Amino acid sequence: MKFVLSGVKPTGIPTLGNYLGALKNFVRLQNEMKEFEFLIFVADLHAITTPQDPQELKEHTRSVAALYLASGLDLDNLTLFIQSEVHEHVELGYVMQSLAYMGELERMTQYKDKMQKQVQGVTSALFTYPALMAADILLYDASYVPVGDDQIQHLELTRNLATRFNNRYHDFFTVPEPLTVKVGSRIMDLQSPTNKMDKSAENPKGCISLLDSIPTIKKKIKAAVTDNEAKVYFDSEKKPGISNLMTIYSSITGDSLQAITALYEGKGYGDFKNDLAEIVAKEIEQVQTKYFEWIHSPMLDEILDEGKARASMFARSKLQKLYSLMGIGR
Ligand code: ATP
Ligand code: LTN
Repeated sequence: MKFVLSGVKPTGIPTLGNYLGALKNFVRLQNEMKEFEFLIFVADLHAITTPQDPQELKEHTRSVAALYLASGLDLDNLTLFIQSEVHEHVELGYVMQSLAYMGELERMTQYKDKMQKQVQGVTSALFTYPALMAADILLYDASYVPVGDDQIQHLELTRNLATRFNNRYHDFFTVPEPLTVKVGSRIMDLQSPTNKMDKSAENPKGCISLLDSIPTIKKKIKAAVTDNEAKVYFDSEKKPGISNLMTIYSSITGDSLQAITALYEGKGYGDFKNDLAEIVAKEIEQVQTKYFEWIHSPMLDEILDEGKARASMFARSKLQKLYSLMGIGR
C-alpha cells in the first residue's frame, strides 16, 4: 500500500489559507492519485504545543474532521483519524527525538516565529514538535506529504531523520517527498499581507475562517489592504495585498494570474474585490453546507473509529519492527 499523508492542527477553525494550501489540494490530489491511499489526520497533539482551552480543543478537533469531509474528500480511499487516538505517534515521536540534533531543531523557522509571538513560557514540546511530525509521516512510510509552504522545512528534517535512521540501522523508512500547490501554498493575512494567514492570528479581520458568516467573508475581502495604484497585476514585492487577492482568485477559479490581469484591465480595485468576494463566498458556502451535515451526523464518528482502527494496524506493525531493529524491549 502506498500512502499520501497530511495533517491539520485543531488550534482553531481552519482558514481560507488552510483550505487553499491544504484541504482543497488534498481533494484535487485524491482525484489525480487514485493508486494511493490517503491518510489524513487531525493533529491534536501538535495543537497543545501552544496553550489550548480543553473544551475548544475538543470542538475544534471534531470541526477539523468535519471540514476535511466537507471539502470533498472521497471516502473510498481515505483513512481519516485523530492523531492522539493512535498512540504509536507519540512513541515514534520519542524515537525521533533520539535521532534529531538540538541544532537542527533550533533552526526551524516555525519554532523561532512562534517563540517570538508567545507571551507565556515557550514549551519544550514546541521545540521538539518537528520530531513528532516526522513520526506522523514515517510511521506509515508515506510516499508524499501535501503541505503549505511553511512546512517544507519540517519535511526536509523528516527526510534527514529517515535517512539517518536508514544509514545507522538498516533501510527501514521510506524517505517522503513534499507536494505543494503551485498557486496558494502561502495565503497571506488580508490586513497585513506580508504575514501568513494564520488561524491562531490575533486580528481576525485579516483572516477568513471557514465558518465565518457569508456576509462577514465578503466584508473581509472588500476591506482587504491594497495599495494606491488601482491597477490589478501581480507583484508580490511591491503589491503584496493585490497579489495575495489574485492568488486567492486564481486558486479558486483556476484562472492564471495573466488571465486575471487581462480581465481587470482598465477596471479598479472595487470591481475586482466585489467579484472576488462573490467567488470566495460561493466556494466557502458550499463547504459550510456540507460541514453542517457532517458535524451533526453519527457517520462522522463511525468514519473516525474506522480510521483509528486502520491507522493503528499499520502503526503497530511498523513500531514493533522498529523496536526489534533497535534492540528495544525483550
Ligand atoms: P497555527 O496558526 O496554529 O500555527 P496553521 O494553520 O499554520 O496553524 P495547520 O493547521 O497545521 O497550521 O496547517 C495545516 C496545513 O495548512 C499545512 O499544510 C499548512 O502548510 C497549510 N497552511 C497553513 N496556513 C496556510 C496559508 N496561509 N496558506 C497556505 N497554506 C497554509
Ligand atoms: N506541522 C503541521 C501539521 C502537521 C503535519 C503533520 C502536516 C503535523 N503533522 C504531518 C503534514 C504531515 C503544521 O503546523 N501545519
